[in-house]
Amino acid sequence: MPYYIIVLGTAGSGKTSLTSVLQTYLVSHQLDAIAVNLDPAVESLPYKPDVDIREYVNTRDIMKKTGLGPNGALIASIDMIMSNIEDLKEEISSYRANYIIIDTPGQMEIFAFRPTGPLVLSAIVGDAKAVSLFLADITYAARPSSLFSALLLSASTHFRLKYPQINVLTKIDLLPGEEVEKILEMIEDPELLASSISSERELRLLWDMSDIEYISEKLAMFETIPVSNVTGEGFDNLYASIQRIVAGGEDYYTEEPNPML
Ligand SMILES: Nc1nc2c(ncn2[C@@H]2O[C@H](COP(=O)(O)OP(=O)(O)OP(=O)(O)O)[C@@H](O)[C@H]2O)c(=O)[nH]1
Ligand SMILES: [Mg+2]
Repeated sequence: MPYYIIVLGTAGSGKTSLTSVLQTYLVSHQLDAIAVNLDPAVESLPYKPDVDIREYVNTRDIMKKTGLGPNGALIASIDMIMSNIEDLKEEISSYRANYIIIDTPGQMEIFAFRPTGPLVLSAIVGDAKAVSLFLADITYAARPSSLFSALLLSASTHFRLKYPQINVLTKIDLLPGEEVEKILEMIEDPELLASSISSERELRLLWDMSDIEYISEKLAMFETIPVSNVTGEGFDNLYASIQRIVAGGEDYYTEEPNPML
């Protein structure tokens, strides 16, 4: 059975770039990985998708045909994926790949927080093992309250999709190393995160520090991996973390040998 890696995150967090870099990484380690573009609204991709949802459903065409705006047309497109789901599943499994990386639509709330997105994913994944990567742009996480908010969104995504999850902080090439360390420290230390939030100016919170601390402790349930899609930094750690979840730590092997090799 293949392993599914589902790439999620807010608009512009780096899903498409990470899909491309991760596929290249896996393939360069002699692993058989395909990339599935599940974003029917994307205009251009930095990778060549092995399976492309736009061959089934295209948001731009739906906009033209129906006169819907971009969000309405995206909602309609994702709903339409379900009527093509059998063909899509068949095309994905025809590759007999060991790793299947799924790049999801930019508007995460339309995909993860409406009924169809999770249905599409569970139809594709079936009984196979899967891991969600929740991407957050680290340049926004530099502010403690924004970091807290990203962690809440990550948890919320997990409650919608229910796969084991890894938090991936993208774009670390844009911050000095010490800043990245400080952010990781805050994630690991709920007391520090709570006190950093409460010392932010002009923040009027309804929650007091002990609430934030308590919740932060719960939110630290996923591993956090900092990466750069530009320099490739962090991908060894990301791969190791994915492997711990899907294969219980076995290196470079999936459960069954690939019959195509
Ligand atoms: N510096 C830097 N830029 C990045 C990184 N990852 C992505 N970007 C840039 O961020 C922008 C958005 O990246 P995408 O990969 O398209 O992000 P996405 O989440 O797929 O975006 P949507 O699907 O449109 O929501 C692009 O301009 C990328 O070049 C990174 O690690 N470092
Ligand atoms: Mg994208």
